[in-house]
Amino acid sequence: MLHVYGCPNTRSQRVVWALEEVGATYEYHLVNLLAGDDRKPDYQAINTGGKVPALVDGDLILSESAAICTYLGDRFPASGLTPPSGSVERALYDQWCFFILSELEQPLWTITKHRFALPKKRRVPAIFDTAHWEWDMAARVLATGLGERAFLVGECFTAADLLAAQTLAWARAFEIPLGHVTLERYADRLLGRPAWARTIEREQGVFPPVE
Ligand SMILES: N[C@@H](CCC(=O)N[C@@H](CS)C(=O)NCC(=O)O)C(=O)O
Repeated sequence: MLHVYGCPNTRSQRVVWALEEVGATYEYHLVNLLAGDDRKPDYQAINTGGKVPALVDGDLILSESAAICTYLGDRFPASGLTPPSGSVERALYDQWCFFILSELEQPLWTITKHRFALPKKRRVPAIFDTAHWEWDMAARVLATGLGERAFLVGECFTAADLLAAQTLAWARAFEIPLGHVTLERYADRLLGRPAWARTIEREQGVFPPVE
């Protein structure tokens, strides 16, 4: 049994989405960031930094959303979520994953941190203008790389698309324009996948209903 540690509306969406795509049986453990669960020793024993997501598979404890999605693709090869190791497609897959995590996501993370995630005294509103500019540049690289194709790598949906689409959903949630019709269409199509709908449902179901 696989165990995912997550919190709704965070990067754990990526891992739940990957689990849903590969058809794995898994247990979802809520790390309620709003309640400070990330600072509790029990969870820090799983992820020292207290961040979500984390995945536990037997003796393996894994953090970093892209590493976890790649692991799941490799562990469930029939899913096609990751191209075979050593192939040209895998090289391009890695390229896009690293780009998404280091370039595309970073301005959004900066905006998130300085809007609310950092302690108030650490927030620097002057950063927003530069972060939006960086987002526009990274979104342009993604749009150009994608072109008119349906997927980032080859002819099939991979975890690189999953990471990209979740990041585009994050931008939309923050009302940050994607800036390219091709990216709007790409996001609409990927976020229309049944596994994404199941992800939202699964994560929203973990909070007790508000009376
Ligand atoms: N690079 C990590 C980032 C993980 C991360 O920053 N997660 C945020 C939520 S999206 C978090 O757990 N924040 C709470 C904390 O820092 O304690 C990944 O992709 O998994």
